[in-house]
Amino acid sequence: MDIWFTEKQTPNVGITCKINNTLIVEQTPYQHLAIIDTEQFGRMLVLDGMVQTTIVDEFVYHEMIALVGLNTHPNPRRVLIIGGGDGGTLREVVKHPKVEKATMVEIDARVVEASKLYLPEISSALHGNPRAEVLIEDGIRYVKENKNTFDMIIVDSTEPVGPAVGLFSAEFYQSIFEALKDDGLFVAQTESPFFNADLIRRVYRDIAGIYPIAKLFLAYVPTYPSGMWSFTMGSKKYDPEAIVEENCPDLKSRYYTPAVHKAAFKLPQFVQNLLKTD
Ligand code: AG3
Repeated sequence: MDIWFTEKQTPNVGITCKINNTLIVEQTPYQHLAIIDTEQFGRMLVLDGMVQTTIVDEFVYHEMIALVGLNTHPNPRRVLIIGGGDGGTLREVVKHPKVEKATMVEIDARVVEASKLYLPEISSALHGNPRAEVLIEDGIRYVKENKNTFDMIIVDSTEPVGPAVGLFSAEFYQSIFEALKDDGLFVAQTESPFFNADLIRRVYRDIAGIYPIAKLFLAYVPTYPSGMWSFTMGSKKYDPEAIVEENCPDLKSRYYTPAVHKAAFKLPQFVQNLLKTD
């Protein structure tokens, strides 16, 4: 008998995958957690019924959330990741030769433990990398307590429901501003332009109200709602579109290239319209 998993991405549309095996299913203190082995996408991390990452397409999201910002900053020595318990973003961050220390602050220890056990390709940097520090803590509190510390901050959150609601607030973007050094920048995952237009509009307006440079960029993640995914950068000084391609280190990436970096900021008209502030 075939067994299928469905994420209802909206009340009217879903993604359905055939499952070979279920590796873990549990309720953590923060959310419902599952890791399942799908036929098409390999192992898949699901939180509160929503696909977070899969072996087959994780590289797109993790490279783009990390490498665009890292190559925009000329000297990204201290990097903070909020969330990202599967370790994929941390793995990309510690690839960058200029990063001296990367701190990941994840609220749910069970996501880290389950990813270490069942998602070894994604979680490699969680197994004691000398440049990586992993803390199980509330990211909102951590950001408030560490002012003027980081060159780059990455918000690798779940959807704006449950434990992640506060990670999409103007107040949080202001705390991030204060946790960054004078020339720091941050990148947050900001959902699908097709299904989350209102959220993107509000988040962009909030970030543009705080940071001198606010820019949205896109990548294509087959297992996420609509496939088209957005990230928003707030930067105090460096313009992500001004990178010099020749100066970017070769990061052995599979999606990211300096040309893709630049192209990711070229937005379809309907996405540009979401960012108009009038
Ligand atoms: N965080 C963003 C996933 C959002 C997906 N949404 C959904 N399936 N409805 C991914 C974390 C990966 N480190």
